[in-house]
Amino acid sequence: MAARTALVYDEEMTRYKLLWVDPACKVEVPERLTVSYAALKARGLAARCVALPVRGATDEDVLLVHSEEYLEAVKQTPHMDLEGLMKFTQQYGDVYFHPNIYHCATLAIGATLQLVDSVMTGKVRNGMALVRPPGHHSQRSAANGFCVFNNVAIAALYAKKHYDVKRVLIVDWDIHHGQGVQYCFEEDPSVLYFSWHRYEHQSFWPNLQESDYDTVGKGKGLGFNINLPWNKVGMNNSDYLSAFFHVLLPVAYEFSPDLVFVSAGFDSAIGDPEGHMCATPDVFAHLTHLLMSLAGGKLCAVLEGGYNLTSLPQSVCQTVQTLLGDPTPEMSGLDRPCLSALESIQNVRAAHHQYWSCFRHTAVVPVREPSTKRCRSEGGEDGGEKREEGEAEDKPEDLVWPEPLSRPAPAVRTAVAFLPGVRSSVPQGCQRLEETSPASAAISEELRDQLAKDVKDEKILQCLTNVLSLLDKVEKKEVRNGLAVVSDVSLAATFALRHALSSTAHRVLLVLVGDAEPPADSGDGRVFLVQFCSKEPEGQKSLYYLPVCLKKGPAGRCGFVHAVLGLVLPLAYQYSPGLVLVALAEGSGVDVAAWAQLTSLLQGVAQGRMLTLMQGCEEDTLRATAASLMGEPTSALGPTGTLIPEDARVLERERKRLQGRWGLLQTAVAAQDKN
Ligand code: X5A
Ligand code: ZN
Repeated sequence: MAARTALVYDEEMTRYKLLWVDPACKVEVPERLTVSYAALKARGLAARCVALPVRGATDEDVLLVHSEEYLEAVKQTPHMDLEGLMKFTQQYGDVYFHPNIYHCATLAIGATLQLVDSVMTGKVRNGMALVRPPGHHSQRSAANGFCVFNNVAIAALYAKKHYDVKRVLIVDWDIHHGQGVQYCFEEDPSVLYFSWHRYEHQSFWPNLQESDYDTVGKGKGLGFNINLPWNKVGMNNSDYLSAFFHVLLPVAYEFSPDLVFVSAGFDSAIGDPEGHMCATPDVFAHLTHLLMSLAGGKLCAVLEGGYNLTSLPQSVCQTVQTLLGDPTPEMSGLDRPCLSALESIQNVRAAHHQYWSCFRHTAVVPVREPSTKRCRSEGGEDGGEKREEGEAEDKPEDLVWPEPLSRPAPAVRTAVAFLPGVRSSVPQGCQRLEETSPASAAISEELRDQLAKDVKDEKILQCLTNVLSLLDKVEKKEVRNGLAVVSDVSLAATFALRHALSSTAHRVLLVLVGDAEPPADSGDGRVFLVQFCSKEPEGQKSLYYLPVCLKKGPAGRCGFVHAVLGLVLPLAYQYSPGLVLVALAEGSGVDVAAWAQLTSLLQGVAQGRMLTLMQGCEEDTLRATAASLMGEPTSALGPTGTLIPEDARVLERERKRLQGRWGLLQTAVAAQDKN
């Protein structure tokens, strides 16, 4: 199947609006959809998607979540006059009705279900539904917060009913708490609901105690509801990415969903008059990318909120462009999350520590009281402090930020080079490196000069030539990434590093999996080395070095995944390399699926520029790696199982050692910052 992304949209959903004066609802305007769709067209993104028509929802679809009484009541609204509509509206909170909203609400469900159908039947890999009205606040018998029917909740139940979907993950990155979704799945362990939301100790709408981090689900559903309240406004890219690295992703991987929904509200973006947050539109490219390695890539994004008519379309474009597989934008300037964010992250991890093994072994600092029962002043922290509401000098609408850069993709995604003389079949769609191109001949000559003394072996020379040719193609943006099979991974990594630092990249992240000898430390911070190895090196360890020594075999696989999510990714993002080198040594014993996850996830940094070096690996490892470089869905890992205590200790020790320099590793408020 060619990689395909669906876009579901119908102009009809712009044909309702607020007919009276209501300050609480005035931001929810038809232009939200028109500007988003226009931006997708203007950037040529809509044309690259499979356009799916919407459909109407059946009563049966609606009744998956809502009561008959409520459905019947909403069905009357098209026949009401203005007065009747206003009266009907008054029973609910922060929502409005219009003669055409029932029709649009059924289309919003139908659009979402069309997306589910085409993802689940394999017609497309992923997609986005641009809908109005949004859904995540609506409840069994109530409209709420601009929402009439709960599009995503209905779609999750629909997917379970009509397809072989056992576990569903719903990621709600809208800035409001989707309490409607929470209520729907509170007792349901088959649907994991994650929501972050502006909360400010319950002073922000919808002002619910049950939006706090200590609401974790009920009965069989204990642990399957994850609330991350933001207690200050002004949260930024670092805060959002930390929440993904240290809360959502570890749980999501442990859960291993068959299908992922994103309640994609963009009121969490900068400039939004509701959210008052500071994350820039390009962060949504990364949030999307980080979710695309789950569920074999089956991801359905469904629009919820988003009220700034500049950041909304930009964020929608970033999301769709990532679903299409374009290189992720550079994220520089990441830092540790602010204290308030860290406290929320620490609290939610602690609240869930008995339900998820990824949190079980982290030191559980006594959970502070849920934030609603506490009133503390949080001013005065150094660096990245957020403003309290009220002290904001600027209205969010007046903020300016740079327009996201275009994200051009090299014509060829992946080039591969095998050992000389080996006729492995080139994975579909990859470019085979021509061993005799003029460029490689020149490189070969150069190498011969440089190496004549140390390297006599023709085979090694050919490998190094391949490596440098691939790097050259990456540098010239002819290809996005490359894969080379080499006979000596240490030597190849050393040469690749040296070459890359002299041309392609100012900083290189090298991830070495296995016990091969790493290249000598450059000592100037231009290389960050991560090594998965079986024995700890002795002596002083640099702040640009992360050794990960885990149990071998199946037991260590969980540790591997959690090391990638909780350590390697945050380090990679904050280090912000210009190139990622990933090297697999012979006999490393790494699990193929886990290794493929590593190469997929790390494509989020360095705009996807990656060179993979592999020594003596099996055919299936090679195939899985090439597929991951090509952007094909990494086969789902399956539930990761339990992180063993020894491995957890190793990971936490390294986190402690490095988190002072690399603040994105922090998962808890440092002792000296507590008050
Ligand atoms: C979908 C959404 C927000 C409602 C805010 C009401 N709803 N104050 O973003
Ligand atoms: Zn919202």
